[in-house]
Amino acid sequence: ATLSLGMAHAQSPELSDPPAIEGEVVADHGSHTIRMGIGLSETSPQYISSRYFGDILEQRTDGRITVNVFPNSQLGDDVQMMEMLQTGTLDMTYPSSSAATTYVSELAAFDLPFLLPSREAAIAVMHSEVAQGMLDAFEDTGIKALTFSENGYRQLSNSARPVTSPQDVAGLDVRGLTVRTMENPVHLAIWEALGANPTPMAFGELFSAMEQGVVDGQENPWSTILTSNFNEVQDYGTETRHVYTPFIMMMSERTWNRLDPAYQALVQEAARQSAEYEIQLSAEYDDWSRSQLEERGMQITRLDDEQIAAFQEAVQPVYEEWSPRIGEDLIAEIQAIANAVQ
Ligand code: KDG
Repeated sequence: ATLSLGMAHAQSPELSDPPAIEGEVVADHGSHTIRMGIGLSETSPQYISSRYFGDILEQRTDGRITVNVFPNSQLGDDVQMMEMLQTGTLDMTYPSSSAATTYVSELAAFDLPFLLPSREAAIAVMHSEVAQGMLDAFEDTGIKALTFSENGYRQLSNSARPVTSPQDVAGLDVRGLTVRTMENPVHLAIWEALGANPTPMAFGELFSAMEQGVVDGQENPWSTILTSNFNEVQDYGTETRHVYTPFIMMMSERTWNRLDPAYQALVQEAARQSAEYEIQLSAEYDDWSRSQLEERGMQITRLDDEQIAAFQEAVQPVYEEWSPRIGEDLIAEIQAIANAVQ
């Protein structure tokens, strides 16, 4: 159903209804209120699907488990909220995998530019044993990683000029673009290779940084650019698809250990179900968000194969520097899974 909030523009595309919640009510093992913090807004697929996660838990425990989702970095940014999970001061968060490489370094494979050629390939990787191994590797960090879902293909936006080539990023007779990146060394390397001035910054500070001209641009999926209203401070978009990043839904191990095993199993199941829904919503949002941004005045450049190849070539040094550190075998394994989908 289309959610119309009576605004000048539609708030969301035609969205699939959440799948019906099925399964028995789990026996009474006490009551829990779970607080989850996220960076994105109430209109994002991440928020909508997190509410669905809460609905599943609530229905299947007869209201004994409730989930409160706090959007817009109200409780902190990705890095801070993961630390809060470790100390047990927050129950759940849902960061980009890129923010979590300090816990599980293998996750940086996802940050390699142009690694995953299609959504289908990305989804196959997220569902693979390799990906499950990355979630399992959170053991001993104080964080229970529950599931991957889709953040999506990241696109460049900026307030300075249309970008069709790495030269436009670097600037010939003008300075290179100052681009906000996530706090992740591979992303820094990507934007350095493209000739930008990369500036790592928390997502929650990004809108005002762009508004005040502290940074010229940023990179995020179209859905995030739209649902965070970045178009209000960014005139230009380029469909670079330079990297596909997943989200990871995670819980404090302290919270996890307080749950009865029957509740733990339910939480894990609900996480997977809500991730499937999130991936579906994210796909529904993607193209729609791009056209909405255009309708709202953003000038969006689509790149042809040759133009994309120029970006791919410019970021080759990132592979030379990072492949050995991330692991050649791991990268080859991911590429094999991706290629099998093509
Ligand atoms: O809720 C997720 C956000 O906090 C963040 O991960 C979004 O991709 C993101 C970014 O650019 O920080």
